Amino acid sequence: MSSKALSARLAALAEAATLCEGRVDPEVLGKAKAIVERAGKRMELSGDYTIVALAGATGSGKSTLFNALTGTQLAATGVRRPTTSTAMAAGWGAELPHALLDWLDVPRRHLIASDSPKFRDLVLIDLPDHDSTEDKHRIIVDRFVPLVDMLIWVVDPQKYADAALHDSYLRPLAAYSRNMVIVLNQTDRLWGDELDHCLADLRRLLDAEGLAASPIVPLSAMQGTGVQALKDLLAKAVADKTSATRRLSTDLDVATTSLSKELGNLTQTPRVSAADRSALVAAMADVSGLEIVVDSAARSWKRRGTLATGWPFVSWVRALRPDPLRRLRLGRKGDDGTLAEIPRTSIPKATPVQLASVDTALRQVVNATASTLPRGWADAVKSAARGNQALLADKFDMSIATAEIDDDRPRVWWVLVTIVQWLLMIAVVAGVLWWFANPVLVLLGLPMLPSVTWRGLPAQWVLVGGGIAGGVLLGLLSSVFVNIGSRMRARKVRRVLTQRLDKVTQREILGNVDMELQRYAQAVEAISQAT
Ligand SMILES: Nc1nc2c(ncn2[C@@H]2O[C@H](COP(=O)(O)OP(=O)(O)OP(=O)(O)O)[C@@H](O)[C@H]2O)c(=O)[nH]1
Ligand SMILES: [Mg+2]
Repeated sequence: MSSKALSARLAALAEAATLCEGRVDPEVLGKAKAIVERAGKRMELSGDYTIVALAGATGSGKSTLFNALTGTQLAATGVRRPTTSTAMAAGWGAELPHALLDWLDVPRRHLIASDSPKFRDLVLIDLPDHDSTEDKHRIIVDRFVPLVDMLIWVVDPQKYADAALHDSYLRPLAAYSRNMVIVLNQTDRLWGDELDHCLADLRRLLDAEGLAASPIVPLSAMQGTGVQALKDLLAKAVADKTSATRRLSTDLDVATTSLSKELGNLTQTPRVSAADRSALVAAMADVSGLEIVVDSAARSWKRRGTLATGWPFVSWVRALRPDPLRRLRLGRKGDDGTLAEIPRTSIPKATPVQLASVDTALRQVVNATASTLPRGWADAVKSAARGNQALLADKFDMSIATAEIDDDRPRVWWVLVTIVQWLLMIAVVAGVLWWFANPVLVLLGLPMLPSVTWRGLPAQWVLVGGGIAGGVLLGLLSSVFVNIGSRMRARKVRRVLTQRLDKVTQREILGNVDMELQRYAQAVEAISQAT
């Protein structure tokens, strides 16, 4: 795998890890993030070097092998157990890769003078044991195991099947088998066909653990037999320069596999259905008292229409009753014509039944989407849906309070009818005055008004009768149209408020759910790119 492809995979894994934050097992996520960071650093430092570490039980001969490979006596070897307590590195060529060794945090480092290009760019590390009573030795080993490009496990004929090695290291590291070599050391202690038996047994063990790809190199570090085969193997690894990228690539495989398990195996990201969406908006409309507002708006319209067009004597009595919209504290305008400063309606509080229906609708949205998602993601969807629940009532109330549902403009026909009603009323008043004028004039000794008739009827009667009949009839006729207008008004207000509630529902609930689902889809996509 090219380092460019590796970088792309790393970036994808980093993105997936960020997206999975708080939604997956923290341990899995932590490992993925550690791999991203480690691999990024390793690539930044140098892909040319091959870092090889000698690991194994105490007394297996790691330090002796280190000396044999370096042609030095740098590493202390001995019969006292354990011998090595800190890591030591050897590098070949003109200068040591100090930045890399700093990152590895190797305290002791030596440059091996050599003209041969074979081991150039090789960093060989002698590690302490992993199985002595010294806990800090194992801690050092565990720190190096994820960092190095290749691990050489040094075992001896007595302890090659040790559970401490196989259970804690070899089997869990099976994915890295192509970056591991098993050295069977101290072969000089074996006689006859013991070596063959030993090798066959070790091979069988390793194969059973998924380490078929790890070669076994038998040798005697003390006597030097077989060491050349290991040197050749190392020289090839150094020349190929593939150990580092293969190791990082395996790291990525391991991380993406475990992270993708946290994402489940959905073929498609769930979505909130249109039906669930509108059911939720409907429940929200109900709980917010939308129909109460619609009804008040209709009645307010009817009141104003009737005031303008009804028979004035009756309308005036009606005018004493308050406007239903004002009673709900809706559509109030401040002195400057803007909506009242603190929008808060007086719509009655939602009943428990209404609240329960919102809860049901919300649960349906959550269930339909989250039930197929892995636990952590389902929880995230749930809290996205319910996160703003405490504020919802206020938000909906505000949304209704600030809606421009009050239409103050009088209709042209209302004005015309008002004028006619006034004229008719003036006729009635004039008729009445006329009626009472003559007796008053007689009393005062003044001449009576001339009597005027219309089709044989006295004009006073005609004025009063016609005025009343005309006003009442015009009022009744107008009320038919005012009623139609009021129904249209109701429809319009319902539409405006539903749109507003729809927006709030989208912004406060569904938008967040969609965002969470999108995040999930992005995480799935990033993981598939990292794989
Ligand atoms: N017979 C024989 N003895 C060996 C061989 N390799 C190492 N030894 C001996 O085994 C003992 C331990 O060797 P070391 O190289 O110190 O072992 P180590 O794995 O570094 O041990 P720690 O540093 O304690 O982890 C020494 O006495 C070595 O001389 C070998 O190939 N054959
Ligand atoms: Mg040692």
